[in-house]
Amino acid sequence: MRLYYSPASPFARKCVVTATELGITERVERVTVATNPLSTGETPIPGNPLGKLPTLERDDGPAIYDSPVICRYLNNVAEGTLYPAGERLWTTLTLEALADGIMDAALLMALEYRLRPEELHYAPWLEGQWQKVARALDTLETLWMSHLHGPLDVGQIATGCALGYLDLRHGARDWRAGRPQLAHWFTAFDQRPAMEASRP
Ligand SMILES: N[C@@H](CCC(=O)N[C@@H](CS)C(=O)NCC(=O)O)C(=O)O
Repeated sequence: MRLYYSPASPFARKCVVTATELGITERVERVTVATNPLSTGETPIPGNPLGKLPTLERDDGPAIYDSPVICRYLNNVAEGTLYPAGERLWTTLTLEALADGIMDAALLMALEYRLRPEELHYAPWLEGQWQKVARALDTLETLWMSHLHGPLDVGQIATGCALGYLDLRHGARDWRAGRPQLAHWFTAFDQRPAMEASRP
């Protein structure tokens, strides 16, 4: 199978970290492509009309997207344990959604800085996106630390990739300030071989 991917995409990194943690990296060929929301048609990504990364071209079926679908598919292929049974499944999927939401807001901010001329940057909108990130980080710090320290699951992988993306694109915002437990968790999580091997 082929993963259409970019090293700087936190969503794509999530899939790569998942494949690595599952021990199936050699079965996932990476195809590096650059996307640009202003001209999605210029970077055709087979099977994904949205033109977005990550997209997984499968050997035995149609392409699949987006990152929650791909991660779950990879876990099925590997018969992995990244999706717990019972009630914990819902907390895991909610954590994944929270982390994906951080990535969404952080990506929108990065696109505003990168794609719009500086004189058109809209500060209230940028701050609105950052407020989403900040509230999500506060929620991780106050409600999710016990889950984050539990058995490895896709929610933790998504959280690690979201925090790595904040360091990559929004380091000046200092997300660690006032969130010592989350910062401490990330320091350890970021040293996992799967995170080190996928560092953008
Ligand atoms: N919800 C999607 C988000 C994917 C996404 O936004 N990918 C970005 C790269 S980080 C992209 O391909 N953007 C190009 C575009 O919007 O045209 C997922 O979880 O995979």
